[in-house]
Amino acid sequence: MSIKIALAGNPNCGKTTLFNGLTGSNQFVGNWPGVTVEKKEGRLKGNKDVIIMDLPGIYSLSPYTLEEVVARNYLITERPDVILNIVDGTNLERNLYLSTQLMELGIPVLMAVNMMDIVKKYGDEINIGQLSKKLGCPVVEISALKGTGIMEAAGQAVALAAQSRQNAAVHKFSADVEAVLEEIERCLGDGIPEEQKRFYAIKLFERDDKITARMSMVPDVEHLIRRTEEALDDDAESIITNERYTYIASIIDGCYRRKHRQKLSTS
Ligand code: GDP
Ligand code: K
Ligand code: MG
Repeated sequence: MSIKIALAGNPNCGKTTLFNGLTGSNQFVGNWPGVTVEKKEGRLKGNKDVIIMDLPGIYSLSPYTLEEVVARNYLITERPDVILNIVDGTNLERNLYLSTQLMELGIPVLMAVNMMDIVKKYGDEINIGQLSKKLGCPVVEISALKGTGIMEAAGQAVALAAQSRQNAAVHKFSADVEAVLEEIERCLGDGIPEEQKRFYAIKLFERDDKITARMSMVPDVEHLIRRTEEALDDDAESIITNERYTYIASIIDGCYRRKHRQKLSTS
């Protein structure tokens, strides 16, 4: 039985560099069916039973671009055994926006904070233990370019997949939002696996029509969405986005310290 690890992260976070480091020459490059988005698959050096997917770089699981559609469809239909979420340590706050969404898929996530060579050179500090605790998922530091920590990260991802424990997202939205998500989850029925219900509930709340198009039975939850929008005086999609940003800001507050340095002049 092979184990599938999906590399997911923002564009330019170092996915392909990591993919090359982990797979060496054991890789196959093609296109995703029907689209001209590159598909890269390879086998882990020293462990041919581990398949690694280099997914297109994405900023969010609310798909606007072709890359986002391809990556999201892969994650929801192929269900890799584990997601290795690569984040750019020099751009942590922005990168965590996708991470909070990946953790809602009901697939185990290992976060690898990449570009640690630059972070250290800057003298910035990331409290990995605290980050892991706040996110509710294991976190490792790597430098894909230097190859530091990458085989250990792959090993930890394999171990996480083997545990096959669903890690439930620890992040909770506000009480009003959690209440409506729970109501929507109850409307979902048996067609959606238990561990995926939270993801689908959030997407239904956001009125994501690409998700409802994939569902065989779409519950009518419009009245629930409207009620919450009225109570919170905002549209559903913005409510979710804003609460994610608030959550991320609170994480960054406790985990990231930027060394005081003079801003480079751009003039
Ligand atoms: P992708 O878009 O996520 O596939 O990112 P790439 O692997 O193409 O990397 C984007 C850029 O970041 C390239 O110039 C890499 O050489 C560089 N890069 C990737 N990982 C690291 C790292 O750990 N440290 C440093 N300094 N640069 C890195
Ligand atoms: K790139
Ligand atoms: Mg790439």
